[in-house]
Amino acid sequence: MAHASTPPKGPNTKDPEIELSVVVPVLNETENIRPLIDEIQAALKDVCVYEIVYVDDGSNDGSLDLLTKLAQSMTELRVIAHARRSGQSAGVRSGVLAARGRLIATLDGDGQNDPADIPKLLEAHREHTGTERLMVTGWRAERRDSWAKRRASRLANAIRRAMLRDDNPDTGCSLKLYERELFLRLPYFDHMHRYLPALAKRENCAVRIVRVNHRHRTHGVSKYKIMDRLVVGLSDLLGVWWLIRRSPGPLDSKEL
Ligand SMILES: Nc1nc2c(ncn2[C@@H]2O[C@H](COP(=O)(O)OP(=O)(O)O)[C@@H](O)[C@H]2O)c(=O)[nH]1
Ligand SMILES: [Mg+2]
Repeated sequence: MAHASTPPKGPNTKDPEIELSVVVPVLNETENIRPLIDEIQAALKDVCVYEIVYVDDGSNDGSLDLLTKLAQSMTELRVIAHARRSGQSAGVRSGVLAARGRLIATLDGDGQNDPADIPKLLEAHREHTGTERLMVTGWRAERRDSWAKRRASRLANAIRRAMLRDDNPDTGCSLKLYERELFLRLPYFDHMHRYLPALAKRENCAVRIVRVNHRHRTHGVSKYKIMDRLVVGLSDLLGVWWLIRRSPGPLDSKEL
């Protein structure tokens, strides 16, 4: 296990063997941890060389103890721990910073995203022939969430689309795959994980949308309240709108 500020091999050390780092931020997800890790391993077994990076965000339900114990016998599993709750975006960021893979796949730690979709996203990334970087984003065409959450999400999406002219149908889907390098170029702020496609486009990256499975949460509880998310979402939206407006556009530079 490593503390977030001191990743085990240093942020710039990459193992050329590892193609994909699967980053999973968790807050109090004890019962979901083992089943999800088993699913990730089953999905990637014959697909690529991978590692799984769990980032515990100050859980108080034994998630960290369980992860630490599992990591002792699973060589693919690495565990990063935040000293205190710092948010889901911070979790993703700590995982990406510690990752050794060239590519990153992210997913929720509650089992709502299906690891069986990761190979589809990887395939879509491998098919990319453009010279620009690519972010592959999941689209939960059939969301398995409460009616209230789906309504709130639809409203937030409509406002976001209008303000950012971002046509991504499901920017909040955590199931995504991109180059580690791409993520490191993006501005970092709390809740940025909901705006990754728009932020990637701001860096002149391509975005490809892949339809993915979505499942009901079977254990634990959601960490977000609908109204909190909408309210904070509005100020984030203004911030992202500003960032896009103030983007100077593509930088045309080369080494001589
Ligand atoms: N690191 C971190 N992860 C969080 C936090 N809140 C939620 N998560 C994780 O982010 C994922 C999605 O959260 P969840 O509560 O399922 O959100 P919902 O599906 O939108 O209701 C889960 O893996 C959570 O454990 C947080 O404050 N910090
Ligand atoms: Mg969830």
